Amino acid sequence: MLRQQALERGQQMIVVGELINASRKAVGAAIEAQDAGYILQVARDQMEAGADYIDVNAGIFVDKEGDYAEWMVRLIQENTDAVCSLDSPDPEVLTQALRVHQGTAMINSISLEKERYDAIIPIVAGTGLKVIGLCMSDEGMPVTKEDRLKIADKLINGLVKNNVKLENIFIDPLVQPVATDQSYGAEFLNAIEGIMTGYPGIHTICGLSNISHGLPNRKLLNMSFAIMAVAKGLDGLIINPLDRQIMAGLTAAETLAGRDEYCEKYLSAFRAGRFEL
Ligand code: THG
Repeated sequence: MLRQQALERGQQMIVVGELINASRKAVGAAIEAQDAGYILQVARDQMEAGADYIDVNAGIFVDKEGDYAEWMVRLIQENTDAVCSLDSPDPEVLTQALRVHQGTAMINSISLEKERYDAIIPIVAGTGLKVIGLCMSDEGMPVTKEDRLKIADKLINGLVKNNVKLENIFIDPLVQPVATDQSYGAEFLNAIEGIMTGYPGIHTICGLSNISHGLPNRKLLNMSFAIMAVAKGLDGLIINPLDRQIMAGLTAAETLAGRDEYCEKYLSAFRAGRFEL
């Protein structure tokens, strides 16, 4: 049985485990060496830690990206009950990985960049696939909340028009480094709020590492930012689920944000020893 953990637990926060990313040195080396044992262990560890999707990114391998992504999806699904987040901007890579993927994959991601949009819409149209809509356009990176909402609105309307259900759409407003401009954190957070209140039933998701780029003690900034985003309604994260501190912080944040009836998730995490850091 494939596991779609968040749904089974009635849990809101959807965790995409980010560790199988070829830009990480050990993972890139293991992919190149076709070290199935290593890749499988990283997948298993993330599932054990509570990941709902295992992100699969072979992006550094230009010519072999599709073959490596296919190999990892097969490997992971033949040996675990995981479903994958297929992390590539390349429609051919996504198609190749999807051909072997069992169950409901997450497409990571479509954007409003015309070439990418036009190629990825037919992949997701009329399917039950989950799809991340990245707030990027041919005009470049969004800066303000308004930039993000404009792109998000076009992505959402385009996807819905192509028979993708709102509940299968995850908007990623695109995290930018707060060290570059002090407004970047707040603009992102307000975009989360605008999207979650403007399109009831939709999801929002993001990676964290860009927020702290160029600053020391990045884990502190990443975790603080994630918790603030949960307060604004964020319900998906692409993170390292083996990081017990951030996982504990997220559970606390959901409880405090009113997303944990009778504090059930908080209490069961405590009882399971997940707050012993
Ligand atoms: N949004 C969406 N998809 C994404 C991202 C996003 N996919 C890729 C990325 N961002 C999220 N995935 C990772 C995977 C690994 C690491 C960070 C993000 C990582 N980084 C180390 C660090 O930041 O210190 C450095 C690498 C290393 O450990 O070697 O591990 O935002 N939709």
